[in-house]
Amino acid sequence: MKIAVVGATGMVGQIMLKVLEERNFPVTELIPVASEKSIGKKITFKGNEFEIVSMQDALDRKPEIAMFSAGGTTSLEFAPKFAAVGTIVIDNSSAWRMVADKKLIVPEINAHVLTKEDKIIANPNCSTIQLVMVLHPLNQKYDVKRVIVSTYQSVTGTGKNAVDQLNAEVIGNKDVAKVYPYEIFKNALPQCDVFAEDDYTKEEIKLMTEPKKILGDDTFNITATAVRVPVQGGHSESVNIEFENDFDLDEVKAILAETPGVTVLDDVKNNIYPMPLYSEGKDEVFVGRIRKDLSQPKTLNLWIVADNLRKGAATNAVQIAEYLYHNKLV
Ligand code: 2RA
Repeated sequence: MKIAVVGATGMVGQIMLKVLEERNFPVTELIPVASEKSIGKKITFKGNEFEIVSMQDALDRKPEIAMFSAGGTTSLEFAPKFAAVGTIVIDNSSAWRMVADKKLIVPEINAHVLTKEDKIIANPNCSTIQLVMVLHPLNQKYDVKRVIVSTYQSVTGTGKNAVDQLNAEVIGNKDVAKVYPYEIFKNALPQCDVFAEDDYTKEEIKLMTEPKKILGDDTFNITATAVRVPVQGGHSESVNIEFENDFDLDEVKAILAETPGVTVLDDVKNNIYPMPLYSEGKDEVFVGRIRKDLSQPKTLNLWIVADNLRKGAATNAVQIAEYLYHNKLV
């Protein structure tokens, strides 16, 4: 299968290539696309060298699937052009996520809604994916009423320059871009992305809107605070979930343990709980610190960690491609 990866030299694009290789996706021809300055450079994929090409060159080659991680502006302009030549676009930007006729997919939850008509498929935001992977099975069983989520997000969500700031030696280096108007080193920023309506950031708005679309359920309320922390391995989330129906804690843990793609790490007597340092490079969504909220009934506290570049972006996108392939939708 001819696969284009648009944004092939970016952090997520590179991991898309790595995951395609790891999972042995049936790529017969790879079409890596990047910005002007990278055209002509070579990348190695499955032991073979492929030349980075322009967007137009990729369009001319009519790939079956184009995996985008190149920002919303590029997706808005080029996803329809690829769709027009018969390519199915799996887009990691926010451009199409909340567009009514575009599907927002976490394969373990709602891949079944995909049809041959879907030519532009949206990959959800990283912090959304790990949240809904846990919310979905609990919503099915106990009916979620309200969610309060506070995130502790890795600088890898901001890009390479921000990752460089984790290294003290570069702090004095003025060339390293500031993540925001402040340093991230030894700091925590209550800001992921820019501020928008009602003094919420775009990241928080994604967390308050995307889960309802993915779960196909707008009967619950959700509020979010997204914080950037000087961590590299993945995003962490403290989540408080109020249900319409009561629950048994052991049953909650059993449901999560049986949920594909979710791993329960929850043994506080032995200090066992999820942490980003140990989640980096893995595809599971890790959940722990599962406990009743003692301040009110039918309410649960838990802690969710996942590698935001893998299950939060690249792996989820590849899993969508796998679903399309195995279900003959491409
Ligand atoms: C972030 N979720 O973490 C956003 C985009 N990757 O910054």
